[in-house]
Amino acid sequence: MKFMKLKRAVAINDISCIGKCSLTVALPIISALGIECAVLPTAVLSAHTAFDGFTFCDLTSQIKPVSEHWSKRGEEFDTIYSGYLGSLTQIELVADFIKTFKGDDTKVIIDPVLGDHGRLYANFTEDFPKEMRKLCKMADVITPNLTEASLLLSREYVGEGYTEDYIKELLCELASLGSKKIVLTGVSFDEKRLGVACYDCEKGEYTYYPGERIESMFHGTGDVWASTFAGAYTKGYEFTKAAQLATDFTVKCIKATLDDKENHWYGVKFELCLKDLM
Ligand code: PXL
Repeated sequence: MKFMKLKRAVAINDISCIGKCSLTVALPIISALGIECAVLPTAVLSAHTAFDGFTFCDLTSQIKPVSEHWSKRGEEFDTIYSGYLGSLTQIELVADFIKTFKGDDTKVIIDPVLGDHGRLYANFTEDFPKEMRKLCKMADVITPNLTEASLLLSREYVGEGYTEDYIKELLCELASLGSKKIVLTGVSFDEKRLGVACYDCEKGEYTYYPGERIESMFHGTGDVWASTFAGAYTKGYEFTKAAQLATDFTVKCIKATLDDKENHWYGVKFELCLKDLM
């Protein structure tokens, strides 16, 4: 009998129960792209960290037993995609997970979630970016924004007024961290465009994709972008094409939220756009 074998990704990320980021974004988006999405939750938060008074339940102790169960069963993944990690120990555990589950054809996508707008996220310590470099070394693709790039490279953050040569220099330095491909997100050379700069380290190929710039800020758009990229790349899209799809989809989700931006500051209405991915 003929059957359709689904590709399978595992998303390693937290569950922010309210707030539309991390796993509550990764699961629907990756599923909408026709990829089975297993999850390895790293923490449960009542809401993401931009909400006052959020609770945080660390799930570090669960990572190893879950991995061991999967390993015993011989479970396999086409893609390992990691995002927000809550501690230095979790970075170590994710590195072990990759060593255990990375097969010859497994794609490892590391979104080195560290910060935004030039600042490290609230509950990360100064030594966190250095540890994150170890995961970047194991990645096929890393997807930092400009803040994360500067934190990973211990460089001063430059958020605007930079040149394309500066972006290429950042990509070259990021390449030295050891991943095969890099997508630098949130890159802009003019007021109308905000896009992604891609570098294939093996081919030495640089491309820039200028997305549409929308003058509004919502939380979780980095996760919408990375989840769309992870789903599309798993599906077999070439890496710059997956980056373009993710950019256009994120813009669409932001546009779908603009009518209600005061109430919806915490995330984008990606639900209205999922049909476009199917
Ligand atoms: O979107 C990144 C992210 C993921 N998970 C949690 C966060 C954030 C960003 O602030 O707080 C818990």
